[in-house]
Amino acid sequence: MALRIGIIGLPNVGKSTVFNALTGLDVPALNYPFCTIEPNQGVVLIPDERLLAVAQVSQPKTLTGATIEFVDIAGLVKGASRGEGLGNQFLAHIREVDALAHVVRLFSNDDVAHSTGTVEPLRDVEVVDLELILADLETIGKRRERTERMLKTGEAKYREELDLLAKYEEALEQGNPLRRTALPAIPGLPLLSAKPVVYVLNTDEGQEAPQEFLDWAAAEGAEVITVAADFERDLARLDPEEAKLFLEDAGMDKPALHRLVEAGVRLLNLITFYTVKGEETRAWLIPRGMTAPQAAGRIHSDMERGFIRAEVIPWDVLVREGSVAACREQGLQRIEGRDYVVQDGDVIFFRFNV
Ligand SMILES: Nc1nc2c(ncn2[C@@H]2O[C@H](COP(=O)(O)OP(=O)(O)OP(=O)(O)O)[C@@H](O)[C@H]2O)c(=O)[nH]1
Ligand SMILES: [Mg+2]
Repeated sequence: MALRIGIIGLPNVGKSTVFNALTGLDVPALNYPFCTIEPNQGVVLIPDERLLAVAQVSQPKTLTGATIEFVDIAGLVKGASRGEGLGNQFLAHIREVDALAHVVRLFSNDDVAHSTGTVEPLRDVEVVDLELILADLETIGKRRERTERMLKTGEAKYREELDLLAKYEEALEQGNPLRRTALPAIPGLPLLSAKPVVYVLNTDEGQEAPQEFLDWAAAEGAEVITVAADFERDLARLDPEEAKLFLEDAGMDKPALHRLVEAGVRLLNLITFYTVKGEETRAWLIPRGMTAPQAAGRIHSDMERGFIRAEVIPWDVLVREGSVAACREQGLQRIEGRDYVVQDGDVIFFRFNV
């Protein structure tokens, strides 16, 4: 079960440039609309300072980070829900991702055509949202027909579903994406405007996010990240030494896109645990709320089936004490059973039978 974040936005706003910088892959990022047709998928290594600190203690031969998947989706235009541009194909790609990184143009390069003429971030976001809303209304209409037929079975749940669908419609018709409402989801009904979003403002170097935009995003509890995508892409092509100098020059401590990856992890409600096993130290991403045996199952199904116990040290305790042995001697390693809910930053030694 790979979790995926779709990069969406109007044409030519820098989606592929962001994607390239994220993945270090080279996909065509050319200066014309619709140069991205098939969604490009890439695996992105999650920058993780805690993993590096744990590795200082464990000194592994192999250090393995966790990854998250990003998908570079074609640009959306007004009318996409009616089949304009790449229309429905575009919407189908959005249906398949778990969360959205919505890229919005703020950079001013006159050589790059702007699909709506001028740089105006809030209007641009609304154009995209409207297409998501229209697509959802269509999905809901079809679902309602089905639910109405099922109503004849007399089961109460169909009446409840119809009521909920009516509430969805009411919100959408007022122009509100479902993520701005507190309405519960219907399992198996993929509604685009309900997907969690992080906004990526693609700026000129050093340019800040307009307050108006920040306020607007805050109203839906969404994070806003500013990146100069061109700069980040050039940065991603450098070797680490050069990149360091390049960053210092720009007065930055790390690539801005690290914050996008971190925001993605939060958006998907994921946590990280670590394993130190033989020559390998490794980070694992899991949904928040998983128990120890479930987490073990992410490593190997045998480990879930044969789970005996988990021996747990919080990463910062391990780093502070300097060794697993020191933690054990002082009783800082906890023994946890099958009901233990894994916490973000746990270093776990699984004991299991096969
Ligand atoms: N000045 C400047 N130009 C940028 C920036 N980001 C992207 N561009 C340029 O804008 C053009 C379009 O960028 P892409 O990344 O291809 O845009 P896209 O959103 O993927 O476009 P489509 O896939 O066609 O919808 C390219 O020429 C980029 O070099 C930026 O931060 N600053
Ligand atoms: Mg593109």
